Amino acid sequence: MKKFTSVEDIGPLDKAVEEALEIKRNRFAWTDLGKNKTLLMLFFNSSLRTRLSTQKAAMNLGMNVMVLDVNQGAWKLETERGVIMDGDKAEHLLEAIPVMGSYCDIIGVRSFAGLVNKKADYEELVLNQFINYSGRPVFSMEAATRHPLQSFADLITIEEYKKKEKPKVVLSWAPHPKPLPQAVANSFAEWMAKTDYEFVITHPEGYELAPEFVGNATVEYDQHKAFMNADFIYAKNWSAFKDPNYGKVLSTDRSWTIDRSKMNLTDGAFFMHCLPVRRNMIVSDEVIESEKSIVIPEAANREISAQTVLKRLLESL
Ligand code: AN0
Ligand code: CP
Repeated sequence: MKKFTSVEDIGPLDKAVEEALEIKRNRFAWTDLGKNKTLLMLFFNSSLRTRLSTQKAAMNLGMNVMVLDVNQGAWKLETERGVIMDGDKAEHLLEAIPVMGSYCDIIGVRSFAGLVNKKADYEELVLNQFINYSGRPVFSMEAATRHPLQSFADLITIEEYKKKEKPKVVLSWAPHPKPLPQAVANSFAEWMAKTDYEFVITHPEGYELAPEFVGNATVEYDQHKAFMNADFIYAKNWSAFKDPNYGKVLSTDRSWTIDRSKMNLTDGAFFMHCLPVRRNMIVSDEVIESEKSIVIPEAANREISAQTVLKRLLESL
């Protein structure tokens, strides 16, 4: 594997999950693979899980790890070409990228959608510059439109917990006070489309995701109806995708918050969320603390998805 930015890079999902579960059973079996290899993790945005789980995964493989928070201590970076750099940005990404590439063997990048320019976000301008100019294998630690390490961990988690061959999985929008990217939802939908699960997306009108990510999923505007007989509820907020409201919060309606009464409509569904989560906006205390909440094992599987991806990238160096 030469890069990892979407589900397309990972090949057949059954094989990927099988490999991930093998790694989970014996995560220190490949400590020589990463010897004298350096991972650079680059963050344009905050992170708890991605930062720690990916670093742990790299250490499990014997790699050296460097972490750079671009907004804390590094020069402010210009990302657009042609700009007269007389403002506060001291360095251009087009120099910074190959310089960083010269110090490492693999680069992980976190760069969220700006939520202002839809075209720039959906063309993945920042991530693609890393792919084009770093000279190194690049993987996404959440880019503008996708969060594939998260989706891979989500898939592993569903495979571990499912009680039916083809579970019903529901992606539910839930309210949040600030605009969030569509990346987690897009990516989850893209990975679910490659399984044989029954997959339903529910959200208020106006929150339709990009058609290429919705694919053949069922879209149900009635959240109660969507939850009927569900085996997994995957909660996430996202801001509007559709013009002219791209990147905007259209609703903070807490009647969409996931609470006990809604979970009671399901077939004893497990509750999932990528975290960080705002309690009593997205989900009630009661639901996230219930026996059916698998948010902690889901987060723990981020180490496994990252290790599987890093192992494959190392194997192709
Ligand atoms: C981010 C998002 O919604 O994309 C990261 C989630 C993993 N969430 C927040 O910024 C709260
Ligand atoms: N789920 C996830 O990616 O969390 P962080 O933003 O804390 O990395």
